[in-house]
Amino acid sequence: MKKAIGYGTLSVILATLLTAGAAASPSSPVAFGPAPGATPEKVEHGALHILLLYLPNRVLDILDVARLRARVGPGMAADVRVTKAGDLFLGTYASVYAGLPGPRNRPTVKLPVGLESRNGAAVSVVDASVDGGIGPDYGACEAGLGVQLLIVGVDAGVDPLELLDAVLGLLTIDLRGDDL
Ligand SMILES: [Ca+2]
Repeated sequence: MKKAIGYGTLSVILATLLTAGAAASPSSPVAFGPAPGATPEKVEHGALHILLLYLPNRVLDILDVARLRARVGPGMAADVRVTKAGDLFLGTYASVYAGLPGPRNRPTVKLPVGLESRNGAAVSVVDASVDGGIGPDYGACEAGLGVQLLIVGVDAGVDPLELLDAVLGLLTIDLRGDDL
């Protein structure tokens, strides 16, 4: 679904993400709620819900840690990032991907196949790229590399915040607010 977000709003969102990233510490878990765009209300789950979904949530949390998408589709693009603040992107591509999809950033399930598109340029928090609602959807603290070369591409990354979420998830602490 395409979201109409102006540059002003985008700047506020990115600034919020940066603030959350800078405040990364176990003592401030409230800084890491669901990503902007996620359902805002906090859902309190009962014990039965937590028990029944404990295993699926732990698996999903682990899968969130890494991204490894193979892409097929026309384009030329390159991206390198170390958190949102350290993002450099230039190019255009529209593709079908398969592989590890990367952080979910919200309580949902990301399929191992899907559509991915990104066009334009981004330098740190100044993101002038558009993705038509099917962008790579990086995690706020994700680090990685992506490239699209004519008809094939690859995108790999790892998010240390998701690793922390996966570990704390064993204690049913949902740092990222992405548990089902
Ligand atoms: Ca989680």
